[in-house]
Amino acid sequence: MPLTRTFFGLALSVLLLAGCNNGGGGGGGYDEGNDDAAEGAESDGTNREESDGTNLEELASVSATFEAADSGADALTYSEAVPEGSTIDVRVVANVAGGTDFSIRLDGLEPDRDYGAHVHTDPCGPDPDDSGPHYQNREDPEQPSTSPRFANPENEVWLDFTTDSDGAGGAQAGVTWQPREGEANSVVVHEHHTHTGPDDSGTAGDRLACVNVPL
Ligand SMILES: [Cu+2]
Repeated sequence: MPLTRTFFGLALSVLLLAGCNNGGGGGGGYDEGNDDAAEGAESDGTNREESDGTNLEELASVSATFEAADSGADALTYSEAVPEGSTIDVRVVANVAGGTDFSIRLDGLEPDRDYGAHVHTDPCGPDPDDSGPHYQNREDPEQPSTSPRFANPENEVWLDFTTDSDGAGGAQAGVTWQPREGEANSVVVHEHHTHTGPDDSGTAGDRLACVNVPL
């Protein structure tokens, strides 16, 4: 990660703070205009100036096509529900307020279907479990972590989404912290939306696919 974690643009921080407050649980609609403005930007290792004159630090911008689990590709699928050839775009941006905004966009999945998605600790591998547990800001001493005290969308990054009739879908989530460098490495797509019960919080069924997003 060549980027230095320094920040600019106080005005933007106010905007993003507002976004973070709505963020949480995936799909929490902060200003879509920011995403549109950012699309197509290259990750060139420098702080990038947004078209509105403010600055963000881009921690990751990944566009990948899902390939077979044993392919060694950056995006791997373990299930027909995320077909080979379907695609994912992931963008992670740090803001001056010390928070982080995540967005994902997928294409080519099953139409009108719920999927779960989270940031996980380890890189993707041929085994779905290779990506490790969910990244947590405050780490639960008890693993696997299924207590809502730790497994919640403020302490983890949840990016659940529902596809449209064309099999496209996406989500945004904002958290008030930044991931510890090197300790969050993937986004995993799950079988269904994320549970929030007292004993199953953070679970979302099988791991269907995984994309490397080193932070
Ligand atoms: Cu997960």
